[in-house]
Amino acid sequence: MMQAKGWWKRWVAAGALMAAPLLAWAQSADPQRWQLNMGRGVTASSQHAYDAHMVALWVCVAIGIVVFGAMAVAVVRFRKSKGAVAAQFSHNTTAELVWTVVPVLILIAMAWPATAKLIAMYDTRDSEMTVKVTGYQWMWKYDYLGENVSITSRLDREHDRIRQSGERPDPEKYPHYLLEVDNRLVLPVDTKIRFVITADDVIHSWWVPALGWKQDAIPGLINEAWTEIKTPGIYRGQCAELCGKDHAFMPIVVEAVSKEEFARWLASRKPAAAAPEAPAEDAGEAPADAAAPAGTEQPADEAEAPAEAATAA
Ligand SMILES: [Cu+2]
Repeated sequence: MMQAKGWWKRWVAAGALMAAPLLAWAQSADPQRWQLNMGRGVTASSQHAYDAHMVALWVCVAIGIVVFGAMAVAVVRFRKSKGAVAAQFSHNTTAELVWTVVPVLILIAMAWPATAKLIAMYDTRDSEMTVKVTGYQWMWKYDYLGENVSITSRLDREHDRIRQSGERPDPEKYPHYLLEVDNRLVLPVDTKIRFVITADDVIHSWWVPALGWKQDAIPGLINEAWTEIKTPGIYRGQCAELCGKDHAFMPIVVEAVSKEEFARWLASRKPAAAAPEAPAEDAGEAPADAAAPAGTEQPADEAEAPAEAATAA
């Protein structure tokens, strides 16, 4: 009796595990506590990754049911106590063909759409703007290429102070503890944005899960990626390559805003526009600025050359 009860519990647990991905379907872009499945994200790439993942998951579930079901039948129906006698054959050409061809077909069926999605992820053509991402120990720099706008983005100073003081942060006051920066990367929605990604010192990796990819930032090398964010919002990520002692403290915060809002923000950040009109005039115009204190622009560079010339290498 006890035995039977134990089995029952195990089956319930197995069932709950299999249903878990279903429960996780309704979720937001950023990872949640106890989230059991990957998120759908907010871009076509992230949706593609999610779809490919779910296809693979359900294929695995089906194969698991068939294999373990067959094993269960074999164990129960052909057990020794029932007088089963093992068959003596050692080869069966038909069976061998079937268990070779069927997995190959399954793999092809999965690889075909996955390859198409992978190719799409690396197709940076027809992008409307380019952001150069540079990893440093331990912060990020973003250059809006051709716009003469650069920002550095590092761990929020207050978060940095708390982590070094040994205090326990109040989760109510700091819901995104260690995941907040001084200057967010502001991006427009519904715009194909190309990223060129590199690093200045060691290898970092730029990763915002909601965008659906991560890309290594390697000194002396330019990696490419692109995104087209569908939903305005704030999306957080982190450096995903162990890059030194403060690897855990170089978060990424993307603030996706409407195209109009982005245009206003970009204009407010241009050194050429900011310099002559001096103080006060534009105050309060750009909403993103409230959260992101100014003062990190590069020294006003009167040259017409795009910002990349100054920051390359
Ligand atoms: Cu890093």
